[in-house]
Amino acid sequence: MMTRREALKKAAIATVACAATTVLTPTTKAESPRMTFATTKGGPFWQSPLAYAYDALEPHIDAETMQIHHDVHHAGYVANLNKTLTDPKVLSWPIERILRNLNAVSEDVRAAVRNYGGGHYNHTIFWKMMKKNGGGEPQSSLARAIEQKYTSFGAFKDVFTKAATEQFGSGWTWLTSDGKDIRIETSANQDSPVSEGRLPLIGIDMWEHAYYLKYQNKRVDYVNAWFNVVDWGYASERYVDAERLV
Ligand code: MN3
Repeated sequence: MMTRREALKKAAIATVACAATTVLTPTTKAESPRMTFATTKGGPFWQSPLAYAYDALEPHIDAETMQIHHDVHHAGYVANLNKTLTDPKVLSWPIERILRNLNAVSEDVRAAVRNYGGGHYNHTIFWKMMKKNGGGEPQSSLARAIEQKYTSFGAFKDVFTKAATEQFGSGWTWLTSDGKDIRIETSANQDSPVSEGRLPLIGIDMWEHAYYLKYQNKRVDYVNAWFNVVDWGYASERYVDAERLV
């Protein structure tokens, strides 16, 4: 009988094979050699290369998970978004604006754009919310906001971890800001808080593909490990940036 791990790997490899046959344009000089799928030429949306190596987040997030997650799962959302969205007006917008205005997307593709577009946006920021030698605690105004709302960073971390580990089914757990207040929230599937007018500051992918190879069902170990790679500098920048939402 196939184990869960083997099944996940088999599914990922099947997707790679599919993606590899649909993207025929060779990479250009400006593109990283890693970006073999869903890059610029297949459509208006494209995937940035990771700013760090696949193994940069070891031992907390393993290289194999990073590679499959970025090159297969995220790439798949981009490829499908490019296939789905054809309205030239909406296509001229950045992905965040599209997600904030899903009602502007024609109804027949709205659910697909919500899923694939949300998947693209959520993963794009997820890679940036992590870094090598990350972790620790935030500084600056975000640190004060967290202390004000949750009394301490430790208490905040406990509430966040509880929300993430208790999340049912596939989705994300976030710390978001609406420009005035911060909150911990979860979203199902690839729904993104930007569609509700809140900017994600940090967020953890709680889909099984994000952790199952290394952590299996030990979700609390995954969340604890992930806190060691959080880029609080990026989160603080986004906290300041969230003021534009008001
Ligand atoms: Mn994911």
